[in-house]
Amino acid sequence: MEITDIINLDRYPIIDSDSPPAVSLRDRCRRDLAANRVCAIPDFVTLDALEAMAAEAIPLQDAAYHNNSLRNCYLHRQKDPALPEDHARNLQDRSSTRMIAYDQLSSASPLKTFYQSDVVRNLVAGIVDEGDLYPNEDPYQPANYVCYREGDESSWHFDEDNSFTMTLMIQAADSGGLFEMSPDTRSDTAENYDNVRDVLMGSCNDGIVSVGRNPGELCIFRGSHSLHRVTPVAGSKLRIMGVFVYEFSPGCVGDPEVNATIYGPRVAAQS
Ligand SMILES: O=C(O)CCC(=O)C(=O)O
Ligand SMILES: [Fe+2]
Repeated sequence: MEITDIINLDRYPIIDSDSPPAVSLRDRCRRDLAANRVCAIPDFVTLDALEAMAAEAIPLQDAAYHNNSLRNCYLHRQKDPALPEDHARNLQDRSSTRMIAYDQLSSASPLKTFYQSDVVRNLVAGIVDEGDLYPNEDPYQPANYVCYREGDESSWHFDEDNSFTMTLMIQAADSGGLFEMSPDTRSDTAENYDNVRDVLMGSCNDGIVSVGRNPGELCIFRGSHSLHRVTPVAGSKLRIMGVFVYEFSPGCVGDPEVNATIYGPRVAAQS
């Protein structure tokens, strides 16, 4: 499958990045991301490509790493006894997801083709507006399928220090699996622990937005400053999300310890 079969060019004729539809899509998303810390492009990917992606991810379920753990919203599993029990750093919640790493994808993977496309990367760079983007060169991280079976969820968290997070909804669950976000819960200079605790405890729903997750939708959000979660999935249909990592400089690879945590013993044994 070529990139021209994957991007929905009928709705978004953006192969030429200077063409009016490409410029207007980029500018609209840039404004949305700046104002709301999240932007979305509905129907960005064709139904054929979504089917091909699901057809790749579903048979890989047995090989996926089931990450099922208690963690705090900073993605740590240890509590800090020096802090009060109800401190944001000591509030733990369960997360359960199934991760398919980049090295498990086939050479003809439509997810790989999408990720490696200059058209996609340049569009995202234009939206994020922080300079050029480069593919990540880690064996595991660049593009992943993250799958949720019935009962799986991802509790409130900040993403690791990426400037932005990029996802593509491939297959939605029958119900549940909603994406909720509290924009700018913290900043570079303020952790806002009380605010964070209020969101974690459900005592303050002000400003929490629910972002649609329709198949084919590309989403970019400021996940390292904005708490977000995926609510528990219900029903037998697998929720399949594509998650992508781009870099601001060439040649970036991941930290082996982080990879061991994200991708499990198979990857820990390889490093
Ligand atoms: O699957 C989603 O809707 C969001 C996933 C997420 O939290 C992430 O990729 O950082
Ligand atoms: Fe996240």
